[in-house]
Amino acid sequence: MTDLEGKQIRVGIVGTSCIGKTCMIKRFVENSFHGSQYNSTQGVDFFARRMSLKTVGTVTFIIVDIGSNALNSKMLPIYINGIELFLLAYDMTNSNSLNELRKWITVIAAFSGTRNYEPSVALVGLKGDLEHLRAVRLDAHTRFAQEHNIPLSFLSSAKSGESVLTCFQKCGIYHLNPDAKQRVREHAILQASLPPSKRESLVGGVPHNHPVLLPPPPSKSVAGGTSVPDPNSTVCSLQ
Ligand SMILES: Nc1nc2c(ncn2[C@@H]2O[C@H](COP(=O)(O)OP(=O)(O)OP(=O)(O)O)[C@@H](O)[C@H]2O)c(=O)[nH]1
Ligand SMILES: [Mg+2]
Repeated sequence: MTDLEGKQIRVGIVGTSCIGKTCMIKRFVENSFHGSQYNSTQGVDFFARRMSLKTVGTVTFIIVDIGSNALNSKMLPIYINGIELFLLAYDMTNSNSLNELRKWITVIAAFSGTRNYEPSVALVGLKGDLEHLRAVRLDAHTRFAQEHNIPLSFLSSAKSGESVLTCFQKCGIYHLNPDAKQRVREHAILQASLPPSKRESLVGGVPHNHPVLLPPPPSKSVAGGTSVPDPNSTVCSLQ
Protein backbone atom coordinates (compact mmCIF):
# COMPACT_ATOMS: atom_id res chain seq x y z
CA MET A 1 0.00 0.00 0.00
CA THR A 2 1.42 3.43 -0.94
CA ASP A 3 1.56 6.47 1.33
CA LEU A 4 -1.10 8.12 -0.86
CA GLU A 5 -3.60 5.40 -0.01
CA GLY A 6 -2.88 5.64 3.71
CA LYS A 7 -3.52 2.91 6.25
CA GLN A 8 -6.56 0.73 6.78
CA ILE A 9 -8.00 -0.72 9.93
CA ARG A 10 -10.76 -3.32 10.03
CA VAL A 11 -12.97 -2.81 13.05
CA GLY A 12 -15.66 -5.22 14.27
CA ILE A 13 -18.36 -4.15 16.71
CA VAL A 14 -19.94 -6.98 18.69
CA GLY A 15 -22.42 -7.43 21.51
CA THR A 16 -25.95 -8.59 22.16
CA SER A 17 -29.05 -7.28 20.33
CA CYS A 18 -30.63 -3.84 20.51
CA ILE A 19 -27.77 -2.25 22.45
CA GLY A 20 -27.01 0.45 19.86
CA LYS A 21 -24.13 -0.98 17.80
CA THR A 22 -25.52 0.06 14.42
CA CYS A 23 -26.50 3.50 15.75
CA MET A 24 -22.98 4.06 17.05
CA ILE A 25 -21.48 3.21 13.66
CA LYS A 26 -23.96 5.43 11.83
CA ARG A 27 -23.13 8.28 14.16
CA PHE A 28 -19.45 7.83 13.32
CA VAL A 29 -19.87 7.34 9.57
CA GLU A 30 -22.86 9.55 8.73
CA ASN A 31 -23.13 11.75 11.80
CA SER A 32 -26.78 10.77 12.04
CA PHE A 33 -29.13 9.23 14.63
CA HIS A 34 -32.58 7.88 13.83
CA GLY A 35 -33.94 7.09 17.26
CA SER A 36 -37.38 5.86 16.28
CA GLN A 37 -36.15 3.12 13.94
CA TYR A 38 -34.89 -0.28 15.04
CA ASN A 39 -33.95 -2.76 12.33
CA SER A 40 -32.03 -5.67 13.77
CA THR A 41 -28.84 -6.30 11.79
CA GLN A 42 -28.89 -9.65 9.99
CA GLY A 43 -25.51 -11.13 9.17
CA VAL A 44 -23.07 -8.27 8.82
CA ASP A 45 -23.08 -4.81 7.29
CA PHE A 46 -20.00 -2.93 6.18
CA PHE A 47 -19.30 0.76 6.61
CA ALA A 48 -16.25 2.87 5.87
CA ARG A 49 -14.90 6.22 6.89
CA ARG A 50 -11.57 7.81 6.12
CA MET A 51 -10.00 10.32 8.47
CA SER A 52 -6.69 11.75 9.56
CA LEU A 53 -5.29 10.65 12.93
CA LYS A 54 -2.58 12.45 14.87
CA THR A 55 0.78 10.62 14.77
CA VAL A 56 -0.62 8.07 12.32
CA GLY A 57 -1.80 9.92 9.18
CA THR A 58 -4.73 9.08 6.92
CA VAL A 59 -6.62 5.98 7.99
CA THR A 60 -9.61 4.23 6.44
CA PHE A 61 -11.79 2.53 9.03
CA ILE A 62 -13.58 -0.47 7.53
CA ILE A 63 -16.29 -1.18 10.09
CA VAL A 64 -18.01 -4.54 10.25
CA ASP A 65 -21.37 -4.27 12.03
CA ILE A 66 -21.89 -7.80 13.32
CA GLY A 67 -25.51 -8.66 14.10
CA SER A 68 -25.97 -10.31 17.48
CA ASN A 69 -27.34 -13.47 15.80
CA ALA A 70 -23.91 -13.98 14.16
CA LEU A 71 -22.69 -15.51 17.42
CA ASN A 72 -24.59 -18.71 16.61
CA SER A 73 -23.99 -18.65 12.88
CA LYS A 74 -21.75 -21.02 10.91
CA MET A 75 -20.63 -17.91 9.03
CA LEU A 76 -19.07 -16.38 12.13
CA PRO A 77 -15.44 -17.25 11.22
CA ILE A 78 -15.98 -15.51 7.87
CA TYR A 79 -17.64 -12.50 9.45
CA ILE A 80 -14.78 -11.88 11.88
CA ASN A 81 -11.92 -12.92 9.63
CA GLY A 82 -9.28 -10.19 9.42
CA ILE A 83 -10.74 -7.96 12.11
CA GLU A 84 -7.88 -6.11 13.79
CA LEU A 85 -9.85 -4.20 16.38
CA PHE A 86 -12.92 -5.42 18.26
CA LEU A 87 -15.25 -2.99 19.99
CA LEU A 88 -16.95 -5.00 22.72
CA ALA A 89 -20.21 -3.10 23.12
CA TYR A 90 -22.88 -3.20 25.79
CA ASP A 91 -25.86 -1.06 26.75
CA MET A 92 -25.24 0.68 30.06
CA THR A 93 -28.96 0.47 30.90
CA ASN A 94 -28.83 -3.34 30.60
CA SER A 95 -26.42 -5.22 32.87
CA ASN A 96 -27.06 -8.50 31.09
CA SER A 97 -25.59 -7.03 27.93
CA LEU A 98 -22.25 -6.61 29.73
CA ASN A 99 -22.28 -10.24 30.91
CA GLU A 100 -23.14 -11.42 27.41
CA LEU A 101 -19.81 -10.03 26.21
CA ARG A 102 -18.03 -12.94 27.91
CA LYS A 103 -19.23 -15.14 25.04
CA TRP A 104 -17.67 -12.81 22.50
CA ILE A 105 -14.43 -12.65 24.47
CA THR A 106 -14.21 -16.47 24.35
CA VAL A 107 -14.91 -16.49 20.60
CA ILE A 108 -12.33 -13.80 19.87
CA ALA A 109 -9.66 -15.53 21.97
CA ALA A 110 -10.28 -18.89 20.28
CA PHE A 111 -10.28 -17.34 16.83
CA SER A 112 -7.11 -15.32 17.45
CA GLY A 113 -5.41 -18.47 18.76
CA THR A 114 -6.08 -20.34 15.53
CA ARG A 115 -4.87 -17.42 13.41
CA ASN A 116 -1.88 -16.61 15.60
CA TYR A 117 -2.53 -12.89 15.77
CA GLU A 118 -3.77 -10.64 18.52
CA PRO A 119 -6.48 -8.11 17.66
CA SER A 120 -6.83 -4.95 19.74
CA VAL A 121 -9.90 -4.83 21.98
CA ALA A 122 -11.84 -1.96 23.55
CA LEU A 123 -14.85 -1.99 25.88
CA VAL A 124 -17.60 0.46 24.91
CA GLY A 125 -20.64 1.25 27.04
CA LEU A 126 -23.46 2.57 24.81
CA LYS A 127 -26.55 4.79 25.38
CA GLY A 128 -24.61 7.04 27.72
CA ASP A 129 -27.34 9.71 27.42
CA LEU A 130 -29.69 7.49 29.48
CA GLU A 131 -27.86 8.19 32.73
CA HIS A 132 -31.13 8.06 34.71
CA LEU A 133 -31.63 4.45 33.55
CA ARG A 134 -28.05 3.34 34.17
CA ALA A 135 -27.78 -0.28 35.30
CA VAL A 136 -24.02 -0.74 34.92
CA ARG A 137 -22.02 1.36 37.35
CA LEU A 138 -18.65 2.76 36.38
CA ASP A 139 -16.86 0.47 38.81
CA ALA A 140 -18.50 -2.58 37.19
CA HIS A 141 -17.40 -1.30 33.78
CA THR A 142 -13.83 -0.82 35.01
CA ARG A 143 -13.74 -4.18 36.81
CA PHE A 144 -14.92 -5.95 33.66
CA ALA A 145 -12.20 -4.27 31.59
CA GLN A 146 -9.51 -5.18 34.11
CA GLU A 147 -10.75 -8.73 34.55
CA HIS A 148 -10.41 -9.29 30.80
CA ASN A 149 -7.23 -7.24 30.27
CA ILE A 150 -8.97 -4.72 28.05
CA PRO A 151 -6.73 -1.65 28.01
CA LEU A 152 -9.13 0.82 26.32
CA SER A 153 -12.62 1.66 27.46
CA PHE A 154 -15.23 4.27 26.65
CA LEU A 155 -18.76 5.36 27.47
CA SER A 156 -20.53 6.84 24.48
CA SER A 157 -23.91 7.83 23.13
CA ALA A 158 -25.00 7.59 19.51
CA LYS A 159 -27.90 9.89 20.37
CA SER A 160 -25.85 12.79 21.75
CA GLY A 161 -22.70 11.82 19.84
CA GLU A 162 -20.63 11.87 23.01
CA SER A 163 -17.31 10.06 22.69
CA VAL A 164 -18.17 8.30 19.44
CA LEU A 165 -15.51 10.02 17.36
CA THR A 166 -13.08 9.92 20.28
CA CYS A 167 -13.53 6.18 20.63
CA PHE A 168 -12.64 5.46 17.00
CA GLN A 169 -9.77 7.94 17.00
CA LYS A 170 -8.14 6.61 20.13
CA CYS A 171 -8.63 2.99 19.14
CA GLY A 172 -7.13 3.73 15.72
CA ILE A 173 -4.10 5.43 17.23
CA TYR A 174 -3.70 2.64 19.78
CA HIS A 175 -3.77 -0.03 17.11
CA LEU A 176 -1.58 1.70 14.54
CA ASN A 177 1.00 3.50 16.68
CA PRO A 178 3.19 1.03 18.63
CA ASP A 179 4.37 3.76 21.04
CA ALA A 180 0.79 4.68 21.92
CA LYS A 181 -0.07 1.02 22.41
CA GLN A 182 2.87 0.57 24.77
CA ARG A 183 1.92 3.65 26.83
CA VAL A 184 -1.74 2.61 27.14
CA ARG A 185 -0.77 -0.89 28.25
CA GLU A 186 1.64 0.40 30.89
CA HIS A 187 -1.05 2.77 32.12
CA ALA A 188 -3.64 -0.04 32.30
CA ILE A 189 -1.26 -2.21 34.32
CA LEU A 190 -0.53 0.68 36.67
CA GLN A 191 -4.24 1.37 37.15
CA ALA A 192 -4.97 -2.28 37.87
CA SER A 193 -2.32 -2.30 40.59
CA LEU A 194 -3.85 0.69 42.44
CA PRO A 195 -6.60 0.38 45.05
CA PRO A 196 -10.05 1.28 43.63
CA SER A 197 -10.15 4.63 45.45
CA LYS A 198 -6.98 5.79 43.65
CA ARG A 199 -8.05 4.76 40.17
CA GLU A 200 -9.00 7.39 37.62
CA SER A 201 -12.68 7.73 37.02
CA LEU A 202 -14.22 7.53 33.55
CA VAL A 203 -15.59 10.87 32.50
CA GLY A 204 -16.89 11.70 29.06
CA GLY A 205 -16.04 8.25 27.79
CA VAL A 206 -12.32 8.05 28.57
CA PRO A 207 -10.15 7.90 31.66
CA HIS A 208 -8.90 11.22 33.03
CA ASN A 209 -5.27 12.05 32.25
CA HIS A 210 -4.96 9.09 29.98
CA PRO A 211 -1.46 9.09 28.47
CA VAL A 212 -2.62 9.01 24.85
CA LEU A 213 -5.63 11.29 25.18
CA LEU A 214 -5.91 13.80 22.37
CA PRO A 215 -8.03 16.91 22.49
CA PRO A 216 -11.45 16.32 20.89
CA PRO A 217 -11.47 17.18 17.18
CA PRO A 218 -12.75 20.70 16.52
CA SER A 219 -15.17 20.40 13.63
CA LYS A 220 -16.68 16.93 13.19
CA SER A 221 -17.93 16.54 16.70
CA VAL A 222 -21.59 15.73 16.80
CA ALA A 223 -24.70 17.00 18.47
CA GLY A 224 -28.35 16.11 18.77
CA GLY A 225 -29.16 14.26 15.57
CA THR A 226 -27.72 16.59 12.94
CA SER A 227 -26.71 14.76 9.81
CA VAL A 228 -23.59 15.85 7.94
CA PRO A 229 -22.96 13.52 4.98
CA ASP A 230 -19.27 12.74 4.65
CA PRO A 231 -17.86 12.12 1.16
CA ASN A 232 -15.34 9.74 2.71
CA SER A 233 -18.04 7.42 4.05
CA THR A 234 -19.69 4.42 2.44
CA VAL A 235 -21.85 1.43 3.37
CA CYS A 236 -22.71 -2.04 2.04
CA SER A 237 -24.03 -5.31 3.42
CA LEU A 238 -23.43 -9.10 3.45
CA GLN A 239 -25.99 -11.56 4.80
N1 LIG B 1 -31.27 6.70 24.04
C1 LIG B 1 -30.50 6.07 23.15
N2 LIG B 1 -31.01 5.09 22.37
C2 LIG B 1 -30.19 4.48 21.49
C3 LIG B 1 -28.82 4.83 21.38
N3 LIG B 1 -28.27 4.04 20.44
C4 LIG B 1 -29.26 3.24 19.99
N4 LIG B 1 -30.41 3.49 20.61
C5 LIG B 1 -31.69 2.81 20.37
O1 LIG B 1 -31.52 1.42 20.62
C6 LIG B 1 -32.21 0.63 19.66
C7 LIG B 1 -31.27 -0.37 19.02
O2 LIG B 1 -30.28 0.28 18.28
P1 LIG B 1 -29.40 -0.51 17.19
O3 LIG B 1 -28.20 0.33 16.91
O4 LIG B 1 -30.21 -0.89 16.03
O5 LIG B 1 -28.98 -1.82 18.01
P2 LIG B 1 -28.00 -3.01 17.58
O6 LIG B 1 -27.11 -3.27 18.73
O7 LIG B 1 -27.36 -2.71 16.29
O8 LIG B 1 -29.01 -4.24 17.46
P3 LIG B 1 -28.88 -5.57 16.55
O9 LIG B 1 -28.62 -5.16 15.14
O10 LIG B 1 -30.20 -6.26 16.71
O11 LIG B 1 -27.77 -6.41 17.11
C8 LIG B 1 -32.84 1.61 18.67
O12 LIG B 1 -34.20 1.77 18.99
C9 LIG B 1 -32.09 2.91 18.90
O13 LIG B 1 -32.89 4.03 18.66
C10 LIG B 1 -28.31 5.88 22.23
O14 LIG B 1 -27.14 6.25 22.20
N5 LIG B 1 -29.20 6.45 23.10
MG1 LIG C 1 -27.57 -3.58 14.40
